[in-house]
Amino acid sequence: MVLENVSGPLAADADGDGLLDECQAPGARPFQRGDASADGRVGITDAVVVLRFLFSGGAAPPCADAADADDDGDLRLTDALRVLLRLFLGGEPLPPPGRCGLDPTADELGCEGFEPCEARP
Ligand SMILES: [Ca+2]
Ligand SMILES: [Ca+2]
Ligand SMILES: [Ca+2]
Repeated sequence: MVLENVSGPLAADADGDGLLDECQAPGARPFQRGDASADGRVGITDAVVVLRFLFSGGAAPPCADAADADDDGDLRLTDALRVLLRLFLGGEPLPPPGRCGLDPTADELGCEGFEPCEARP
């Protein structure tokens, strides 16, 4: 598969409704499931990012789809738990995409940016 390089400093608004197109296309950006911190790997920090966002006013994950570890279309405590279970207790693998793929299930969540995948050739 050839990925076009569509990322750039200026975001497009092709339909001119004042909302950036990339904000209106949930799942249109490749990401890795569970990697809420968008650093290219799934680790304990990803659970922490989600917990901080939910409970202590932390910054929103750069890619909500990636932070949605159980892919139920909502960011909740269960997403942090799912990552921790997988990491430490042999829990089920996270839903796809495992590495730089698109969200297979449409939902309300979007993905504003996921640097580890954008950097790939
Ligand atoms: Ca991470
Ligand atoms: Ca979820
Ligand atoms: Ca989804």
